[in-house]
Amino acid sequence: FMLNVLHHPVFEAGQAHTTFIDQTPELFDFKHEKPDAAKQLLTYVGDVTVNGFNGVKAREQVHAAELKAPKINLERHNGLPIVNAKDILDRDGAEAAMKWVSDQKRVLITDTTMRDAHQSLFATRMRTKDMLPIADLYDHAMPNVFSAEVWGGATFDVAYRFLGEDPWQRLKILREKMPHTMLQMLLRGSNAVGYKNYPDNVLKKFIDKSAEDGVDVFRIFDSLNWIEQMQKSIEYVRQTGKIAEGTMCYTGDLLSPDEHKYTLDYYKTLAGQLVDAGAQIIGIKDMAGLLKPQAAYELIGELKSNYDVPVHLHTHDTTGNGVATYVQATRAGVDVVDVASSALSGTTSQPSMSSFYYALAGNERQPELDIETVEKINDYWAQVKPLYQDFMNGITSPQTDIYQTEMPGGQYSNLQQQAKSLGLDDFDEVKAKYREVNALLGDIVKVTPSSKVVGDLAIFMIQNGLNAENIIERGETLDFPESVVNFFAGDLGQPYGGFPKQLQKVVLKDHPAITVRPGSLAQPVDFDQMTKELAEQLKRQPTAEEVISYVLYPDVYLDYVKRNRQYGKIGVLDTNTFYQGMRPGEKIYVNLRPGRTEILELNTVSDMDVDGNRHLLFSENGQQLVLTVKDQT
Ligand code: 3PY
Ligand code: ZN
Repeated sequence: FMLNVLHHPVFEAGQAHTTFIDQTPELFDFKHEKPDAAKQLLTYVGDVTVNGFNGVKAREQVHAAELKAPKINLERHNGLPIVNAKDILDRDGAEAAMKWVSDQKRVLITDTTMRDAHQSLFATRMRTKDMLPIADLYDHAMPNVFSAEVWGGATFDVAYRFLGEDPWQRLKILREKMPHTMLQMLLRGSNAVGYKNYPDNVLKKFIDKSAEDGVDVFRIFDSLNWIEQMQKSIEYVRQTGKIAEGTMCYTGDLLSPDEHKYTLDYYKTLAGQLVDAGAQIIGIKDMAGLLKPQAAYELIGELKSNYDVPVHLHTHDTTGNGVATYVQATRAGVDVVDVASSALSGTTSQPSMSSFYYALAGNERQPELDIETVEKINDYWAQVKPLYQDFMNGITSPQTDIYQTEMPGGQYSNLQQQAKSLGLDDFDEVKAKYREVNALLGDIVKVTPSSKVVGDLAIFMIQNGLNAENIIERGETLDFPESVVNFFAGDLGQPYGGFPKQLQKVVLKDHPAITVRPGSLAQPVDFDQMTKELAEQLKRQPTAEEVISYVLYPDVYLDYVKRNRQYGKIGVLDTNTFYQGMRPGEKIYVNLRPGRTEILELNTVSDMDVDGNRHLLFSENGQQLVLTVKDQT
């Protein structure tokens, strides 16, 4: 509870202690008070101050200055008749936009800073608040980008789970601030932005709404590269008039004479299937950074000489070879590559935009960038980066062992954490097991969610002393992790080359397996019923987006609603305060209403009382109030 404390002598003397409540009952008469926005916010701040943010260690705040948007000479581009992919898409449609892309002599770029970069560097924790000061400058500073990847992948559920944010709201705000840039999202095929298969009508509603709210390019992939799991998504995106990027995940090593599965021919065939399914651009998703420069040259060359659609390459710089790969891809005619602003590039993230720019100096395909403004935008991201230090994955140098383990950038640090929390401190052992499991599963594509299957099974095998030799015999009596059972049951689709039959039998036991597309068996979701259900929970009519979120992530969504009711507009808090709370003596400024700034100060934190509570004395615009928080540390 909270209440106003107006110059109470106990607090004026700075002695808030445990017997305070008993001695001062008059201060606790708050029946006439309605919760107001500032108090709700302080409830959040108080909770984080006392108990910390979900797994983050408390430390002194980094007193970063207010984030400053760079000064960019907007005149430079405002007056020029620049026509880019977004203008053409809006005016003449997707086909014309793709023709424009194919006609460009120079290589185009996609900026991933607001999606994959922070997903891969600091666990997807970037808040919308930190994107806003720069978003509208993108339009002006980089009018020639192909797109900005700002949505999808893990950003959807992480927004609800950890940031207390509505991802749809983020999309709509960015759309408004970036009207001249194509916005791109990552869609996990029939798994949408989740980790499991959804019925087709859910997929369709999700795609329709995403397109309506601002997504222009849908990068559609399947975690097993199974074309059947991507066809519906491609079809639904085409129906919206937006761009369907049919994507193949890159794995293995097509340069190796030992590579008999994921060969040049394999990718050529898959690309053909994607084009036949209606893909307007082919994406290559090199999620672990395995595509070596020469392999990129051969792969892109093969695709460009066989298909008319543009080719878009995505890699991670985990091995340190990202820019070299892009240079070779550019020489082979790639149309678009994914890069991130330097401050948020490198290692598990994308290669640096400016490094790539300079790497192509003297080449006629060097991207058309105003490098001075690109550097200014980078200065902004350099201010943002330290705010997320608590979530950094600790990888600071190239990891070339990835060429053997084939672990995606986004999984590396997650699995490290998962292993540590289970007492497995030797990550080299986990990586070796991961590789062994991949072979055991028949060498599968490893990306969300199939990568989780490999990671879970690796940990399970270490814990149970299993190896390739004894798993069949000893596995008979073991219950395998849920993700592994679901994989063998066909719930993620069919892996290329099929399942290893013996192991499948051991894992599934009596559990049935399917061989058809899971969506073809799934019952459609009754959206009217779900709307009714959610209306009861919310006590009002939900929006279409809210219903979709509820269908995709029922528990996560309702939990978000609950926290939102309790804490109110936590999106206005600066990121340090959001993740670290406040320390006595600290002061923050927040805008809860347009044109009005609240000054919030934490004066004192009491010792723990007999009930395990701490009393925090705040002041809000000079008015004091006390907040009681249960210490759960
Ligand atoms: C995601 O699915 O979130 C990914 O980024 C996979 O690489
Ligand atoms: Zn990626």
